[in-house]
Amino acid sequence: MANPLFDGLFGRHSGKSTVFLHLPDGGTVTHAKFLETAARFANTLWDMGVRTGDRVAVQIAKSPEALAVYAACVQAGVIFLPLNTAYSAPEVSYFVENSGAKLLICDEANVDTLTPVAQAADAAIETLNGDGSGSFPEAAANQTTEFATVDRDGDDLAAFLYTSGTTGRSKGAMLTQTNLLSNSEVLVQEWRFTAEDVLLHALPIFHTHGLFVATNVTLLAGGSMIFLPKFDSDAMVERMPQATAMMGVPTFYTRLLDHPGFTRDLTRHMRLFVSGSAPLLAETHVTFEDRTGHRILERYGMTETNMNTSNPYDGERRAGTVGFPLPGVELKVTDPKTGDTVPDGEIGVIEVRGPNVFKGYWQMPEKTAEELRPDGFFITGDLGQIDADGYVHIVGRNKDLIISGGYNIYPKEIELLLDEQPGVLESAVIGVPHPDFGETVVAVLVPEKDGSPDLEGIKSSISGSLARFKQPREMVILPELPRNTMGKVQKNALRDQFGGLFTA
Ligand code: MCA
Ligand code: AMP
Repeated sequence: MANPLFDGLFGRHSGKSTVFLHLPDGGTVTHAKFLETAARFANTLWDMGVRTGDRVAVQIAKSPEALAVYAACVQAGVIFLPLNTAYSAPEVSYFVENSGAKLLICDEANVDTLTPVAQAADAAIETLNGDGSGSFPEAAANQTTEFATVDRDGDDLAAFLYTSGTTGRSKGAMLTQTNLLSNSEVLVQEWRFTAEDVLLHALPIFHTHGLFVATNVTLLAGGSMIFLPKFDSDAMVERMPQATAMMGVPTFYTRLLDHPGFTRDLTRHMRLFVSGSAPLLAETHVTFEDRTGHRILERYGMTETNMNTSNPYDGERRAGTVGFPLPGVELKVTDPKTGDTVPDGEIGVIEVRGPNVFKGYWQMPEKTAEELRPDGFFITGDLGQIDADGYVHIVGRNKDLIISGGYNIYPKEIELLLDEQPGVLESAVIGVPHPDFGETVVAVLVPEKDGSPDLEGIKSSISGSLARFKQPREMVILPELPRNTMGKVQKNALRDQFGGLFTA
């Protein structure tokens, strides 16, 4: 027995004095040092009574120590549950309770708010701050730097990532060791990552892109990362000369193109730019190539599946497409009503199958059955088509979803809150084009008879329950919502009406 994910990503770097992380202050962390911290943390988890198969939820700033908590969990066979740092206390409360987490690790600044949350869920609470201080590392200080890696099978769970749903309730996607490891192995090959690579890493590490793609791929290749706490175009331009590759959401690329220091010279030595998590406009692709001479490599993935397709490293990287299915990933386009495969070139729902596809939603067998077919195909809800050359195009979504700056926002979750507000009869939340975030949130409110909703009051009321990035950037009032003959709200009509709010 062994622990394939730990051995693949971390274990083989044990004792190596090679640099793993380059920090903003010019400091570095070696693979060996990182693994010592991880082992200390694994011992600490064990001392705190956390055992293999338990869940540890973390809502912490990006730091080497935060990454070491991930490594510690993998080493101890504990299920890692990272949470967006923007989530409000009620949002965190749902995840901790739903997952049955044994421990919540948060920033000291939030400990007063989150202590009752942890208590209510019968979870312990510890702190870890962005500078590496906090009660958790303090407890780890006297631990040994050895931890006997817990045996795991490829099918054992490694992580939960919550993804919202069209019903408004978030679902915990259960990811196995094999899901994560197989996908990183394929990506290292496809994108030619080696120990010489230095990845400019500015993504958050609580989502698939920053953690299971960027970090896992670098670890598996034995490379290093310039580990920035968040995206900042000045810092990106400053650190790019030391990097060989970068991964980002489309907003990273549009913001870089707006930076006067982002020039052909600055990027001449770069080997690879990867984009994903949201559609990259063909216009951005072309402007980027004109400016730098590099073609961005666009790929397509999901929380439930990690990466599914990628444009080729060597062949033509085609703007407006997400490339070909990755080796080992089967992809088909089906009729949403019948589930039958549609002829090539026709639009349908993208379905995928492979070792990358998750195990199901935590304690939600009905939701799992709705999206994961008995034959193993996962229904992504993305609308796509395959062109004559085999490139996959994503042309829309068969799910009510907004992607803002790479974050997914499910309108239903916001509508449920808005509908409860005084003076509101009903609401519809839509995504409209936004020059920086790609899409942004607009709420359409219908007043109750003789009611007049207090928009400022509503904004402040929802701000306590919803992460900032989900809060509507604009609220508009209409006497009624457009509906079809079946009574279904016509969101397309609303998008037509309000689509120019941020771009006109
Ligand atoms: C921050 N704000 C946002 C967003 N981020 N609002 C909407 N959408 C966002 N994504 C809010 C802030 O709270 C702030 O509110 C205001 O917008 C402006 O903040 P700003 O400083 O401009 O934002 P930022 O801190 O620079 O962040 C923007 C960002 C960041 C760099 C684009 O959101 C980011 O790193 N996104 C990456 C997300 C990601 O990793 N997605 C991958 C998911 P106020 O002004 O009121 O204070 S994984 C995935 O999707 C799949 C698997 C895949 O294929 O990869
Ligand atoms: P999430 O569930 O947060 O992981 O988001 C996954 C969704 O992001 C997918 O279902 C797609 O709708 C979208 N997505 C990811 N990569 C791309 C891409 N390259 N182009 C268009 N949409 C993408």
